Amino acid sequence: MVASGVEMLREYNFDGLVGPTHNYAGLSPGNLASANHAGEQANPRAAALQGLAKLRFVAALGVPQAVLPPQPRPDVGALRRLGFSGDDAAVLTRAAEGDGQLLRLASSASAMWTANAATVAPSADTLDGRTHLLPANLVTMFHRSLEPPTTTRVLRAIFDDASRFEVHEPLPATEHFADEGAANHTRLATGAGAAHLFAWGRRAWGEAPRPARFPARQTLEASRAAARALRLPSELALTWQQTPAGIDGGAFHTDVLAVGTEGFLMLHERAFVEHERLLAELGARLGDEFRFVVASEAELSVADAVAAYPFNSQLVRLPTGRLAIVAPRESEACPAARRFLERVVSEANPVDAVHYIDVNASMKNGGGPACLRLRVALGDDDAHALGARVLFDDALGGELEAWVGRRYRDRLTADDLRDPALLDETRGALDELTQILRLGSVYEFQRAAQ
Ligand code: SUG
Repeated sequence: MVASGVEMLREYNFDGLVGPTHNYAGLSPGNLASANHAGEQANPRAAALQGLAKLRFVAALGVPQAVLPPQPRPDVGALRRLGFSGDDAAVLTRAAEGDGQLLRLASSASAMWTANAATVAPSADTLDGRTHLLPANLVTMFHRSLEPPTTTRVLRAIFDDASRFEVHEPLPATEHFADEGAANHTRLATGAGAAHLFAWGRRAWGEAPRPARFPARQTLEASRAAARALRLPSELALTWQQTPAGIDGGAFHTDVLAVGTEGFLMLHERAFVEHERLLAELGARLGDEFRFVVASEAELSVADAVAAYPFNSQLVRLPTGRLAIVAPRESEACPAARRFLERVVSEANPVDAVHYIDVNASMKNGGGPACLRLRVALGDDDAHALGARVLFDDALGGELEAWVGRRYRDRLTADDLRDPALLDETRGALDELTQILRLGSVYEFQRAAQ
C-alpha cells in the first residue's frame, strides 16, 4: 500500500484485453519471441480467454484488477495516411500487395501490452497530489506508434476526474523522446521514502554505450521528460541505463530483466549498468527495509531470462501485506529460472509464493504477465471516481468471456488480415465492448460515424 496524505492507495492492475486480431507477425526486431514465432497461426479467442483467466487468477489472490480495451485493427486510418485509398476493402487489398508487411504492421493487437501504454505516478508522490499518467509515444516500433492517440482517449475517458487525475499528451513523437512507458519505470517505496527508477537504453544527445545488434527503445531524454511531466519532485526520480548487452540479448524493455514494487526489487546483473552502484543508491533512498535479489549470469543466463521471462513476473501485494510472484509457465519449465524464483521465495524477502500461469499466446510475442498490466495506485475514492466500468469483478469477467466467445475468431493467419469481414467483425466487437465498459465513443470509427 502507498501512504498518501489523505488516504491509502492500492495498486490496481489494468490488464490489456487481447484484441480480435491477435496474431504472430514478427514485427519487433530485438524481441526474440516475436521473431521466433513469426507467421504462426494464431487463435485470438483462446488468447483473449487466457488473458481473462490471468485476470481472474490475480483478482482471486485479492489484488484489485481492472481492464483496458483493445484498439481497432487493421488501422485503416494509418494505411490511408500511407497513401492507400478507396473504400476500406480496397485499402486492405492494396496494403496486402507485395510482401504484405504494411498490412501486418497496421493489424497488430499490440495494445494488449499495457505496461507500454503509459507511465504512472501515484498521487502520494506528485507535486500536486494528483495521479499523473503519461501515455507512451512508442515511436521505436511503427506498429506500436499507432497506439498512443487511442490510448490517450481511452485513459482520458477512464481517468476523467480532473481534480484527481491528469492524462498528459504523449511526449513529442520523435526518436529523441522515444518512450515505452511503464515497462521502463519502477516505483519503489519503504517507510523511508519513495524512488522512481526510470531506465533508458540510449541518449538522443551526448555519448553513451549503445547496443550493437538491437534497438534501444527508450532515450534518457524521454525518461527525464517523463519524470517532469508526471510532476515528480526531482529528488524522487532516478534515471539509469539498461546494459547494452542485455538489450542485445533480447531485453528490449527493462521489465524483461527486472521487476520491483514497494521495498523489493529482483533483477538480473545485466539489467542495469553498474548495478551495484544503482543498488547502493536505492538503498540510500529506501533505507534498511529495501530488499533485492540479483541473478548472476552464472545462475541464470540472459538467454534463459529472455526465453522464460522470470523477471516479467507480476509482483503483487496480497491482503496479508506480503508479496506473491505471478510468473509465466515458461519459467516453471526452465530449470534456472524456476530455481531462481524458488530462491527468492526461500530467502528473507517479503515474498510468500510463486504462482505459474499460462499466458503462452502473449509470450509468443514477447509479452509475459508483467507486460499485460499497467499498475495504477488508487485510493477507494479514486476508484469510485473512474469514468467507465473497468474495475474487474465476477460479473464483468463473465460478460467479457461471453463477448470473446461470441465475437472472436479461433484462427487467424496473415492472409486473413485483408478480409474486410475481419475489419467489420472487429469494429462490431469493439463497439459492443465500449457499451459493456461504458466507455463512450473512444474509437476513431465510432467518432467518424457520429
Ligand atoms: O513491443 N511485441 C511487443 C511486446 C511488448 C512486451 N512488453 C513489455 N515487455 N513490457 C513489443 O515488442 C510483437 C508483435 C508481433 O510480432 O506480431 C510485439 O509487438
